[in-house]
Amino acid sequence: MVKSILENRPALKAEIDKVAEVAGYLWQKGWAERNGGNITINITEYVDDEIRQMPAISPAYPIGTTLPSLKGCYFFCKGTNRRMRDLARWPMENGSVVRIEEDCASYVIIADNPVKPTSELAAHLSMHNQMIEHGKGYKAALHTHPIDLVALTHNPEFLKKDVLTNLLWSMIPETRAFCPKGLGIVPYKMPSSVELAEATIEALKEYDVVMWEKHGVCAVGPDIMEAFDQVDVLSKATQIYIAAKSMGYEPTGTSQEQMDELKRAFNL
Ligand code: 2HA
Ligand code: ZN
Repeated sequence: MVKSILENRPALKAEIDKVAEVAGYLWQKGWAERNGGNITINITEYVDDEIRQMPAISPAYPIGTTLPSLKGCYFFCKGTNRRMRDLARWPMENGSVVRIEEDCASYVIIADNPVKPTSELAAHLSMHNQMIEHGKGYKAALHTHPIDLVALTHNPEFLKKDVLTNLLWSMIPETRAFCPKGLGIVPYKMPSSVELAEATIEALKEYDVVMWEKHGVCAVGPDIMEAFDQVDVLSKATQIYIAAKSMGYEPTGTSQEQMDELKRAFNL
């Protein structure tokens, strides 16, 4: 039995516990079929000298892109092909800690087990690279497959800029308050591709949550709980829209005036 990197590191363990908690929510919500979705968090602030000395337990793997701000950074990543519901119960068996190499284009696994990171690693690490460059202090990236939000992207009308942002904001005031930047749209791209990673970071310059057309959402935040909260709030608004439509009418939505009032009150 290998000694876990979490042993005697309560602050690091607390972050991994949050990842496990969110992974459980994703499964319970039906957003994480089989190996669907992935989570990565930047744990560099918890890294001590002992961790820095840890040898690689894998070969160096290419990221697929070069990310200059990630030199020497450490991430906890869900494993590729691993189930979110398993990550919830056994995070260190279904994810691993990786260190970005000097070339900023490859990584090695250092703990606890040689679990290869998520297939969407290029997108995730590109998001982290941008979060560092923007200096927002954001440490978490989430990708998941919410049924309701993905269904919306099968209607071309909803793919136009900020149509969904305004529709979802108008369903319930909390959406405007807790997802103040709205929902960006990334047109369909091949899963796991560098093109998808590049389009994602472009959209995240303006939004904290973006939809991958006919695939899923990506959200970033200070920690994984807050990234999850934003998707949860958007999903709730979508559920209200669906409920109204299934009762046979078009929901009126809060007015622009009511939304503006909220914007002023919350300083959004
Ligand atoms: O990790 O969701 O987009 C499985 C996926 C790929
Ligand atoms: Zn996916």
